[in-house]
Amino acid sequence: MGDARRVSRRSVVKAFPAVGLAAVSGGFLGARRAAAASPSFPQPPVSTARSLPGGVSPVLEQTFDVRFTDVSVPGYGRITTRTYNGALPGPTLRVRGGQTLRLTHINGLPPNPPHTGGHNTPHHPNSFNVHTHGMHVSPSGIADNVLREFAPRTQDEADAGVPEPRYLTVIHVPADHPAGTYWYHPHLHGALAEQVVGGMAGVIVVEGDVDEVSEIKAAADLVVCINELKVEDGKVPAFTSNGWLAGIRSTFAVNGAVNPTLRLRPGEVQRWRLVAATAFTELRLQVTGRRGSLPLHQIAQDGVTFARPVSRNALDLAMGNRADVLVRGAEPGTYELRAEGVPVPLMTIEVTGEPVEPQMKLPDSLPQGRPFLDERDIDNPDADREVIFHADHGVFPGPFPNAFRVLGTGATPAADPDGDLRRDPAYGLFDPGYVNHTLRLGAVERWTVRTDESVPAHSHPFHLHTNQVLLTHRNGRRLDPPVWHDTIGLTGGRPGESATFLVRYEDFTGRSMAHCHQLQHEDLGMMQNVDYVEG
Ligand SMILES: [Cu+2]
Repeated sequence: MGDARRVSRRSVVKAFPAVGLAAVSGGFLGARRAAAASPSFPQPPVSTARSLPGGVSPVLEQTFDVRFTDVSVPGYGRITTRTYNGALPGPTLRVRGGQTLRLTHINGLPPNPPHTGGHNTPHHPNSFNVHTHGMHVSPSGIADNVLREFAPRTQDEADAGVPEPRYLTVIHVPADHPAGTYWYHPHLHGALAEQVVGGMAGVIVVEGDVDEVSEIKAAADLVVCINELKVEDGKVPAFTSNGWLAGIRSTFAVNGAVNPTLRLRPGEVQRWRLVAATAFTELRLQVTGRRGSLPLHQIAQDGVTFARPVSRNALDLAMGNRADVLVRGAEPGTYELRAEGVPVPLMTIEVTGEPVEPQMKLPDSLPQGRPFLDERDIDNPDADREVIFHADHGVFPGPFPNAFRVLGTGATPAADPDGDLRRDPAYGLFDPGYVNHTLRLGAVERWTVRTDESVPAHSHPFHLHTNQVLLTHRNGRRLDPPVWHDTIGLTGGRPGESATFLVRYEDFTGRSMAHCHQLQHEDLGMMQNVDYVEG
């Protein structure tokens, strides 16, 4: 499918020493930063870019070996799951604007089971690809192109001893890319949910101006990657019916451990890069303790730095969202990072040790990551787009009876426009051959996304690939200031809830996606094609 390209033997041999070097130097840097504050708090290994002879700009080379691995999750036990390089989460990629990500995926998974259902039922669980969630990069070719398929060997190829296939991804990060926290995960329609709840996810840090703010530079820089695992009998069950995970409680791991402990000195400020690498659950986060709570001083949302920190006692992250926060140690004691509705803490914070005196400062202002858009920038106010998440139950025979539709502007046409649309097998469902939105580079448009979901368990976060969107209104009420996002939470059980955003389509043409980031819904068809075209 698409233009999946296999890496030649020669480039693989060349790539390996570089990967080793990057992992060692980056890993040391990451470990040293974390060790300063929290000797026991886990951090994924770090890869950084390096200059190549004759290269114009530094390249971050990383190999991802993907296969079933028996992984130890401290605080939980052992699970057998698909991993990047035998661990979860995957390595942290630290890159700067102007650099290039050169990623090689090895597919060491078993052959795919045969698939007889339609396109919007789970399929090809052992194929994948890669999405750099939130990054403003090309969606085409061998870049952030989620239409590619990194297939495993067929049974015949495995029997014949054909080497495991390798797939190359090359992503140029624009020189002016906002500095902040992003993440990567597989994004093959039909296989996405099962892979992400098994732990296939990792963090991307784009370094830049915000890191040079003196108060932030002085703070320990910690990744807090929250994976939502769905495990039963030590494995992720195969996605074989609509009730796939009913009854399996989520296990939340932070940097691969259940409830790890982080240490913070009184008066010390740390920067936490919170990543909701979840597929099902929205997180309302708080840091609470017997001596009160620790406020979260948010400095960025979805990778884009605010103009100034915003102090919050609770922080909402929908599936896929990130937030960078500064946290300062207060009264010594034990605190917990908790998500509302999750019975166990995500991590424990021990405020302990010699106080930092005078206490470390918080910045007053920040280098804002992106200028705001304005309604006056809208090209054609009559062309507002409206997107409605809507589920119809009992539409299909078989194990996947529900239709998870995206209705409104550009909805996929019904198979029978005169029939009962609630029973229609195509209306509003993902069709790989249908372009739902043609978006012209340079144009500014306004979208309103709405849910009419009455089932509380069915949140429908909206995620647009390639371009960040500026959230201006919630339920018609203006936000002051507006907030850049790539994923906007719409909570289940609140039919009518809406979010309005402005977006300018910039720089990159090609096929891309808009979809619900409850990943089971996405696999079952709650996705649209967008086509970015020259203006
Ligand atoms: Cu959904």
